[in-house]
Amino acid sequence: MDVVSTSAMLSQVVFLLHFVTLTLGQYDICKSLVSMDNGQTWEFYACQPKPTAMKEFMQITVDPLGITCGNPPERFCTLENPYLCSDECDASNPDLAHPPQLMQDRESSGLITYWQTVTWSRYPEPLLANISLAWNKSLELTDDIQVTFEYGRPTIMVLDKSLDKGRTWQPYQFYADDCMDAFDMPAKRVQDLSATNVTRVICTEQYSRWVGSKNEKVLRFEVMARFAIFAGPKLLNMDSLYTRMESMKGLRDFFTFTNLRLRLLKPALGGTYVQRDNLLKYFYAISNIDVPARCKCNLHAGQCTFREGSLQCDCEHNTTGQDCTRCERGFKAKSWKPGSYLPTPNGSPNTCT
Ligand SMILES: *[C@@H]1O[C@H](CO)[C@@H](O)[C@H](O)[C@H]1NC(C)=O
Ligand SMILES: *[C@@H]1O[C@H](CO)[C@@H](O)[C@H](O)[C@H]1NC(C)=O
Ligand SMILES: *[C@@H]1O[C@H](CO)[C@@H](O)[C@H](O)[C@H]1NC(C)=O
Ligand SMILES: *[C@@H]1O[C@H](CO)[C@@H](O)[C@H](O)[C@H]1NC(C)=O
Ligand SMILES: [Ca+2]
Repeated sequence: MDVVSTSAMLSQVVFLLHFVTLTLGQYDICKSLVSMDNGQTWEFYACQPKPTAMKEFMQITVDPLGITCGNPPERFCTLENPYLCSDECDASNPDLAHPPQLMQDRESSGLITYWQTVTWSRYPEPLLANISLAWNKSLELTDDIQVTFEYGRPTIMVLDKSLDKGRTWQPYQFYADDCMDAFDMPAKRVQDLSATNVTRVICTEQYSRWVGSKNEKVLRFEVMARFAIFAGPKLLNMDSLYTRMESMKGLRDFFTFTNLRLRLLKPALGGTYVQRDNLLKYFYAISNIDVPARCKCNLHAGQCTFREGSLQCDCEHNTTGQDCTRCERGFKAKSWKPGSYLPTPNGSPNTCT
């Protein structure tokens, strides 16, 4: 290679990398064809699938049996006007039914649709409900989880996660109007966290205080605010986040899950006390659960597709498996490594050999 063509080649590579990072975003492609003096050759990069609205792929289960309203048909009231009890839930009437799948529908007609539970008619026995969300695939959160409650957010709730398809669970975040009283934990906000304790499981009072059911419907698990601890308030320094993802033990796992579970422990009260003479205004209703995430492919896939009933990584770099955790046949099993975000901006593919 003479000097002129070497620099031509280099500038082409530089152009290409520039193009890759600016136009497609970081780690979006696994390989590209690069022109050399003696023809073209592949270059390989660390890559990961794009963030996706994972609510489209989640399997929802609610517990216990009979928690969904409408069987038998039931009347319910609203917290704002407890003497207005003209609404009815009837599982046998499609217009009045509130089944679990209404937590993940697209509401393309513009109409808000929601899952709703039975009312708290058995007070003082607690009104408990679990919502389990399964994907049968390792995913990594890319933005806040948002749960929309239509008749007030719960007074007490726990968000759990599983990393092993539901075999074991761990708390992810606690929510209560009084964290000390409910969980014997001090109330914290994500804003109280720093780089050293960002993976701490906290109890927050931010989403449980009564503010009127119309004003604030959304309960969050804050992902962006945690990313911002490393990447800055506008997430302009993503390299810093990706560098920490490599160096800080447990940081990537903190955002990883295969299942989520909402344990609803006490409904919205619309005030401090439970009014025993009007229990038909206490229940849970959820219209939407957003889970923005990407498939975890160990930086070996730029795509993830729904096949045979599950999401699967389209593995590159001569890796295979649902999460690209093995070398393909014919390659040394021992040579498997996850790809690396480092060095930024294109990372290392750590291809099987
Ligand atoms: C919710 O799940 C937890 C953990 O498995 C379990 O202990 C609890 O009994 C469940 N609650 C309901 C209402 O099914
Ligand atoms: C979960 O995914 C694995 C790996 O793709 C697959 O073998 C299994 O059948 C799936 N299980 C269910 C319940 O979909
Ligand atoms: C996290 O660390 C910061 C200081 O680094 C401290 O002020 C804060 O209280 C800690 N948060 C928790 C939840 O422990
Ligand atoms: C994977 O192996 C094939 C040969 O089977 C080779 O042509 C290809 O370049 C390899 N891919 C990577 C990313 O190393
Ligand atoms: Ca809905």
